[in-house]
Amino acid sequence: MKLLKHPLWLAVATFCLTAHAVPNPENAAAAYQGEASAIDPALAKVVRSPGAPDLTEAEFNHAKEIYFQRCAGCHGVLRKGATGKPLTPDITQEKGLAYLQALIGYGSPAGMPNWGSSGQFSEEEVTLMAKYVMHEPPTPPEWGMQQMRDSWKVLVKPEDRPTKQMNRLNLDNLFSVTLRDDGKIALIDGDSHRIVKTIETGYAVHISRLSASGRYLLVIGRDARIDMIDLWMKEPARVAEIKVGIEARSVETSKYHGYEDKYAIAGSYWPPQYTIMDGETLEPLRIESTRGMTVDNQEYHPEPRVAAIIASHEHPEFIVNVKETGKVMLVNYEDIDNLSTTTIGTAPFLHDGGWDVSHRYFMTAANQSNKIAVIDSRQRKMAALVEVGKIPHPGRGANFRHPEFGPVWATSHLGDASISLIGTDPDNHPEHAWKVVQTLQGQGGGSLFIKTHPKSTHLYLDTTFHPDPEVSQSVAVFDINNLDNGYNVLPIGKWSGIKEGAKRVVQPEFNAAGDEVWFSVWNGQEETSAIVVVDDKTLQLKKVIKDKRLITPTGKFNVKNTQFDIY
Ligand code: DHE
Repeated sequence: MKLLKHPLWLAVATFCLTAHAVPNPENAAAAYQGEASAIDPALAKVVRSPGAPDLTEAEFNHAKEIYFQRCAGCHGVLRKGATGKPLTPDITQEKGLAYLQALIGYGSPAGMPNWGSSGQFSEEEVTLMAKYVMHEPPTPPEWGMQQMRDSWKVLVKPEDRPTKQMNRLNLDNLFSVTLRDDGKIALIDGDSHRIVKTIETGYAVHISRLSASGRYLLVIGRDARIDMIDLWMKEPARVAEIKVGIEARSVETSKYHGYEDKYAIAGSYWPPQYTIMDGETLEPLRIESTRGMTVDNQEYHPEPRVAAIIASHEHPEFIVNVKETGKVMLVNYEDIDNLSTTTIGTAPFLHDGGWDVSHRYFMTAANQSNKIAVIDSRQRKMAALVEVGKIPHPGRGANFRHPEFGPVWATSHLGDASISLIGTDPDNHPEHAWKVVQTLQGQGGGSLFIKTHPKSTHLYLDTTFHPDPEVSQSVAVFDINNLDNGYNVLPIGKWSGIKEGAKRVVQPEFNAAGDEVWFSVWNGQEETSAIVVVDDKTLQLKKVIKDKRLITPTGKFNVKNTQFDIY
């Protein structure tokens, strides 16, 4: 089944852009985190369970499809619980059919959507799903070395690639832009604001990362397909491809001195594992499972998904966030046949994060615990666990020098309007280190990304999943030198000139010079979207990039800023 073109996927994609507009921050978070799974439901084997109401084959298949599209993102493939509550048969059978019907039909204040009363599920579908979750969860297949090797393609061998840059692009200022629902990325020239080309990638491509040299662009899709693009070719093109699992979100490359471009790593949501690959060909070399015990009550979790991965500059290591177990794994790639890993217990559920300005401390969000874990990548231990606002969601966060407290790293939140500024300089400002030194108030909850640049004195944040369109279609900007003065609102959606659609504004990203900031105006697949470029000095509109190829743009990754972890 080609999910991208599948009617349910289209329905879900539309749902993501419309029905997410719900007043409750819990609902905003649940709706955002509960997006369609990339897993083909047909692959997951049905198990009929004693004690559960029987279903026909056709009913099982229909329920499976709904579950993977609508429910798996929050409750997990194996229903062990994540953003949503666990739904294993021992729990659901005890609750009983009537309780489950009411919960699915009317939702809950804790964030469960009201699938029935909102009209998204028919009455029969509500009952079907209530019966379905009383059975054992159907398990998708594993994805090991054989499947990886079968999917692996070297399209241009390393020896056939150029030895120097063969095009005249200003690579530093090139942007890789996720065209989310089109299964492509766009390479956009940051100087001329023109699309250089679009490149076919995986299904619902998620992020782009650069190799240490800046030559290779690695793109991962929700379907766990990685495409490696050589930016030195006369016309940048894919040189290798692999599928590392069935569902994934993160990819990174080795950046430690002496190991530049040597290895790549990808983490999967399903199966729960990470894979180390050759940095030039993506040949899979080592696969490690992340299944194991949770950090809090030390229970076995069968499905701990791999969230953000970042390459250490202090040791030849990848830093791997394991979501549901709340563990950060420092995977040393010096000798991958005798792999050594340091495992640090933090808090559930680890999601995204980025470096402090020194590139020593990894600041990562434990979103279900409202905490930021600070990982000291030099000493390989947790430096602090900092209490922040509700459901932190920093992206990679924002580093700047606070006029009073010295270097700080900032996160915004999905669950409230706050912005937490954490002191990050234990050497010169020990009294502020790993403390929230100031809390700002932005436009509201539903924020996903916050950004600044060393050359900028502005701090920008989106509110993509805020229920009020005025807020989700605009961004707040603070003057770093006058934080107490509050924020200005930039009406990015309005500036785009687009009339129709949800026009959600998402992810500020700076150009290489740090004098422009780009925002995506994210509309439905059939609607017009755009990228709005703002002059960072004047905060005025500089350019609207519109092109019929710009379908559902979301993440934007400037080559230089991504390569050198500048944010
Ligand atoms: Fe993302 C980063 C997971 C939904 C846009 N997203 C990440 C990372 C993870 C993740 C683990 C960190 C990768 C890293 O640093 O190695 N995202 C998830 C989800 O599980 C979730 C909640 C639901 C899903 O099913 O995918 C999800 N993400 C979204 C969206 O709906 C967004 C807004 C639009 C889209 O393109 O899908 C979105 N995610 C992004 C972007 C980044 C990202 C732009 C990279 C930010 C950066 O600056 O590095």
